[in-house]
Amino acid sequence: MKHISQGTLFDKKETEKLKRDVRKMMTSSIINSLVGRDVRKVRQFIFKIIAVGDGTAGKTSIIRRYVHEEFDSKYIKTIGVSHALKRLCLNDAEITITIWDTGGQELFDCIRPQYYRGAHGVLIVYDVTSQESFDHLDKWIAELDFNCGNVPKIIVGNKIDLTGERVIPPEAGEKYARQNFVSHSETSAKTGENIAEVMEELAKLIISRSNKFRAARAKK
Ligand SMILES: Nc1nc2c(ncn2[C@@H]2O[C@H](COP(=O)(O)OP(=O)(O)O)[C@@H](O)[C@H]2O)c(=O)[nH]1
Ligand SMILES: [Mg+2]
Repeated sequence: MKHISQGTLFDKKETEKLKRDVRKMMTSSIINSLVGRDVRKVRQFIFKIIAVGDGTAGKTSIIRRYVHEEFDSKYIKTIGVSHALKRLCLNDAEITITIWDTGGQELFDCIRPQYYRGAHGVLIVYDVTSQESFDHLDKWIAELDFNCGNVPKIIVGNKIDLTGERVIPPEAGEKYARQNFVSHSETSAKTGENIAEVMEELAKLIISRSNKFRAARAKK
């Protein structure tokens, strides 16, 4: 019996072989996208990191602070997706981080799949002065689980410089993160507090995930 596949005629045996090859190819591309790309013998990695969270939580500001060491108190709504590159050296690893930034509203539209696709690590950002942004963490985690599976992630409580306006204490953030088996940190994009540390921690989580994959593959 003949099967029609993408305009080509295959018999059943050929169809099965094609399916097997595509599956193999897809598995390896998924593993590649999860573990980062090892470019040479020297441990070089390219990571795609994305930031999710409610609008105005501080995603763009965290990225700007980390990449350009600057802060702008004006809120400029992020339109579409933008990219930033940052190099990071960790022990014996050279890491190029590509950080993708987008406005929250686009995440629910047609851009969402491209934004999530192939992400190696995620910052889930809330604003410690906004109960609403904290309450929405469930939604963001569910989105991530659906689109990225069990990707390394850190929940980040931002704007800790606004001490008088804080409504989410550090313990609440930590408890929530523990219950969801995710790391938690607090930052201020305004002062720069903890920003580099958070990115480093995320990079370490990604590398440790990549090492586990490599060890598992070596065993096969
Ligand atoms: N005080 C303070 N303001 C911040 C901080 N991070 C962001 N903002 C301000 O919050 C607003 C929204 O920030 P933005 O990065 O655009 O949020 P995004 O929508 O999540 O990308 C802007 O006016 C920022 O200047 C912070 O750590 N401290
Ligand atoms: Mg933004």
